[in-house]
Amino acid sequence: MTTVVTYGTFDLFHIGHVRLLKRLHSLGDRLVVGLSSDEFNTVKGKNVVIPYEDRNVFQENCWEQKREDLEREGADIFAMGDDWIGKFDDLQDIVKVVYLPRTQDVSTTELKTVISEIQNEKIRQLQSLTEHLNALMQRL
Ligand code: C2G
Repeated sequence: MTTVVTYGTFDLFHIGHVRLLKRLHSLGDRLVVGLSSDEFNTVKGKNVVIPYEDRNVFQENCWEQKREDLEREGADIFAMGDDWIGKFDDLQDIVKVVYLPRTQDVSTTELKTVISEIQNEKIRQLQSLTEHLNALMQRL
């Protein structure tokens, strides 16, 4: 049985994450995900929308735990998106390290931007409606 291990925040789960996990799953028989804890996301500079306790995976709490995790999980392959290319080559003595092409044009950051723009547009529409209602009230 081939065990594949990966890590990430996977916040606002999107098609880029789905595609990566599907490709990771095709690399072996068992896929284990080290999900960044809320505390480690703070270290990584990420403000998550969906907190850790709503997921069921092992915790990633620091940059340095990978070697121990990979040995505990009996990992054969450690795989990440290629925005991390070269960053984990030091683990090649215990696992096969694989970097898979990132899915372009989608990211949690971009999703947050789109959501924020929608919220701002809704606020602008509510302000305009309020102004119109106030103007109507003045005429009564
Ligand atoms: N990813 C992808 N395509 C995207 C977005 C993300 O393939 N459009 C991949 C990333 O390359 C990563 C995984 O999905 O392998 C998770 O991405 P993030 O949630 O952004 O995780 P990251 O901040 O890269 O955390 O110690 C490793 C870190 O915890 C990795």
